[in-house]
Amino acid sequence: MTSSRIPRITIGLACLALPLAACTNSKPAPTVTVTAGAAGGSSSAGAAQATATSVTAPAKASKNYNLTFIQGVAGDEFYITMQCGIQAEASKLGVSVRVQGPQKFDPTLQRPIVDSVVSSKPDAILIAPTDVSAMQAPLQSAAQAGIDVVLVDTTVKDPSFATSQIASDNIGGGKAAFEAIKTLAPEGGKVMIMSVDPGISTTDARAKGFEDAVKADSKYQYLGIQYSHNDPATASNLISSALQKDPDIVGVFAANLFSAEGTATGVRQAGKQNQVRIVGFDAGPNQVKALRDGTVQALVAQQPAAIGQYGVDAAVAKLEGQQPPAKVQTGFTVITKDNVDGEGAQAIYKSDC
Ligand code: T6T
Repeated sequence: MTSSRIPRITIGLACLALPLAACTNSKPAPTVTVTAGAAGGSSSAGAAQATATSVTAPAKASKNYNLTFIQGVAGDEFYITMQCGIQAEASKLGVSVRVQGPQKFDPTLQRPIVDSVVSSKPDAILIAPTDVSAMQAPLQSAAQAGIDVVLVDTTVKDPSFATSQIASDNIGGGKAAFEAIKTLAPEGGKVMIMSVDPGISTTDARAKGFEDAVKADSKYQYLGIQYSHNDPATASNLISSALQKDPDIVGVFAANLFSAEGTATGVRQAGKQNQVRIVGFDAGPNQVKALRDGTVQALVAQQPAAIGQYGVDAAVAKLEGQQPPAKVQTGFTVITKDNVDGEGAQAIYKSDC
């Protein structure tokens, strides 16, 4: 059965290719469904060909397998929404799932969790590794111990041991974020990125997509990237200092939920919300609040529930002797003030299932 019951309402590149007025004026924003593979075409044609957009899993597992989902960090609405997709699919297929996550997005905290989960010998681990290098060896050992490892969201340097890697089109998302800033600040000017930490596959890819696009446009001056360590207060302080140094910044791409929350706070505290256009990745409830109050202009929402659903499908397919796709790419939805109560509403992340 092809798992396609989570609706894909990706607006993304197609919406942003239009003047943003098409996304933000009083008319309803056009909702364009872009298959995730098509979005991947923005990175490389070869990768897009090799990348699936869904996973075929058995209607029911032949036995009650034990799966463990290890989040990037506990309490993050992105991983909570992914957990909801995982639990729904696990219950549909008749398998069990346990969930654990570190208190911070930090490989020194995630690694001991992986080690202890491996010693409990689950059939499969679904994990968002917190660092491309530091999580390589523990996950490779898990696979060598006979555990089916599925990488959901983030990946590692050499993922060849993994059953599948399931993630958003992060490069395409970064590029789309720059397109949004271009539309919001068409006169050009200084722009920067607020990210998490170097070494995280997703946010590094988003930054690359944004950077490549901004460097190709001479109207914009790229001020570089700042790292908030996934802490909103740090992001807020960093943007305040950046605005003191460069009071004429016109746009910030905040590459994940917590960077975006903190960037919005810092810009609001500096009283610059009418000058600085913020485009944030993700769509947690606080981010949506900032969108509604006008501090943030656009959110690039991922499809965490679909990532989780496909993660379960891939794990179970492998355990049932099938060969799931090595790479699966999900799309994204751009939420603006104008579609947040319409098509964009279903892309907002959940705080609980
Ligand atoms: O943006 C998501 C996730 O994709 C990324 O890998 C880490 O940050 C989030 O969890 C949001 O906080």
